[in-house]
Amino acid sequence: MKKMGEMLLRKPGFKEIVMGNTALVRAMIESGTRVITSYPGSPTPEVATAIQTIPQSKRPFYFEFSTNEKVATEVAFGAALNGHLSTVFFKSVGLNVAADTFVQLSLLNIVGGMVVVLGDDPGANSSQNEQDNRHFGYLSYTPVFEPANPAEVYLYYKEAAALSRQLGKVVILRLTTHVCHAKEKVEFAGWNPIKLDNCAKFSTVNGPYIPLVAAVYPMKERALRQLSEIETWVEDRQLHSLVNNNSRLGIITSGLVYLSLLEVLEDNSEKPDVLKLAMVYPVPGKVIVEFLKSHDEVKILEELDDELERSIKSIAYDQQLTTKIIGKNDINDWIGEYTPEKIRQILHDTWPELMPEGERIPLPSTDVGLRSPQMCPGCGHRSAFHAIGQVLADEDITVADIGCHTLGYQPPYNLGEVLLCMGASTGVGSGLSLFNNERKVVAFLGDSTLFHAGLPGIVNAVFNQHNLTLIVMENGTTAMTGHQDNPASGKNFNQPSETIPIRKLLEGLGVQSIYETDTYKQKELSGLVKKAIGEECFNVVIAKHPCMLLFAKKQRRRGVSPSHVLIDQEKCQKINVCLQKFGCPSFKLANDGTVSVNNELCIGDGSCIETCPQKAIKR
Ligand SMILES: Cc1ncc(C[n+]2csc(CCOP(=O)(O)OP(=O)(O)O)c2C)c(N)n1
Repeated sequence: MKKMGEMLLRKPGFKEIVMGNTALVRAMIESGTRVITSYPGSPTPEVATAIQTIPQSKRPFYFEFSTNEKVATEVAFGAALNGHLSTVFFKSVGLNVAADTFVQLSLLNIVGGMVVVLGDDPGANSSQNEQDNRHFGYLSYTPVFEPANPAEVYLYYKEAAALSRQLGKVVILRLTTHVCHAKEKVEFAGWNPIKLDNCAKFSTVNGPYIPLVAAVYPMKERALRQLSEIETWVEDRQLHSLVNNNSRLGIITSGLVYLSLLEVLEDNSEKPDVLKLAMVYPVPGKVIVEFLKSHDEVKILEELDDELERSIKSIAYDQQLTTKIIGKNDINDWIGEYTPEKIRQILHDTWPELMPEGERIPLPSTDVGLRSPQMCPGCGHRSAFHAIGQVLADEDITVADIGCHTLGYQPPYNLGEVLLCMGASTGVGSGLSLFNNERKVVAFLGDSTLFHAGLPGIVNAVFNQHNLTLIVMENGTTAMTGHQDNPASGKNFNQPSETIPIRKLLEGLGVQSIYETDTYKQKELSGLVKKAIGEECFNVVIAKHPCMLLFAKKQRRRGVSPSHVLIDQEKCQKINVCLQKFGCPSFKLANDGTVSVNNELCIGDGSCIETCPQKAIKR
């Protein structure tokens, strides 16, 4: 067993420097979590990486990557109805996919207990928005714990699990990117495996579990009543904390912002008192009122939206408190991560006499940096974009989806002019094809995304007879998030599993016209796409090639070092198709226009060979 796997299962207590995502796995083990599910997405995939270090036969729980976040939530919920403590984890926008399922959960008596772990992403480091999922707590009456560091990830998960089991209620553990990825020394308790039985304890006696008509009101009443019990529970456990500096000024905050705030205040001679909330929904009324009463002015310091601010102001209003409550006062306060620099600026704007002005932070820049994201050398998506670009006219409309192939929107390919979220490309493309007799519509979709949320758009295009071409970029893995298996991979997290053949699936859905080729066969792919866009119907081109990053990684593990292509300088006419149109980062351009190959990057895949009109690229 790998070292991390051994550590995660160690029976006596110990201290170790770990990532937030790793501390979470130990907390799940210590709490007796029996079923864990997920769909990959940053910042949480390393939770699964840590799980993978424990051999399947030794895992005291079942883990799966489900096909999307909604299904993952449903599997965890079903297991909890059988009495097993369960957990689902995914990235921020994953909750949008799971929402229809998720919002029902707090109405139901989840006897085994269930924790939903969310990886929110302030700063949109690896997401298409900065969505603040604390809203979902309010929306569904679900309590939200918010840890600041790996030690609190560990502690709060255990608290969330205990609370969830005690009340039979779903609980959210809201992590943010740097809390997931931060490393620190955490003190872990000892652990004793619980004896596992295989008894399904589901019983309608614990219900009702059919939230329909009249049954909904008592369910909602229970959910609302539980909120005050939860408030008291967190207070009794003394999870909220107070830094008392005997100041007339106070700050209320939570999560990682708290740590950044302490850093900012460190060198300041005058320090306001700080109330750090462990749970951000429901907010602890009693604790807040006491804090407001004992300060003249209180600043609410929260990243992203103004949820604490609105709750706290409404509490103060009801209590007729006269404390000056200062919330957000600039659009900039709603955008981006609350780094120490940003906090310094906000505090200066709030209390100029308290906080000297630091460097002004402008609104996050929308300029693309010098190093824009790149497809890897050998990437089949590059070959596909190069081939497809040859047959599309400038006025044709191309729709991107989420995955490595999103990068096709960048020069030199410029394929993908609109992007929404996972699985949306076919639906958006269908809309773009309406009242449109002139401009061809081409949508792109990855294989993991096809199974995740892509199928309904495809079914709709068949059902409503839309006129567009969908290119399925099949690389046999969920590449963008770190090569998690998907139904096209031939294995799941735990064992080999029958590949679901995309072509057959599409045939079964009634797609009449399907083409398929390897993306390295560029002429063939160009021809197929030309044919497809010439047809007046919904059709699909499956553009296949295994992910070459994964391939190269496996080769390296086997001790095979990569080969390289080389340029025949006598044949090369310096027209630079390889660089400017194919765009592989392995090619280098010298000042005199000579192209050479960077052997550090080239993996010798040869996908570029076909692109050179002079046949100057050789293996
Ligand atoms: C709702 C949601 N869940 C998860 C993610 C994280 N994510 C980004 S791309 C992607 C899948 C990419 O896999 P695939 O469609 O196979 O394309 P590839 O990257 O392999 O080209 C995932 C899971 C997301 N952006 N949105």
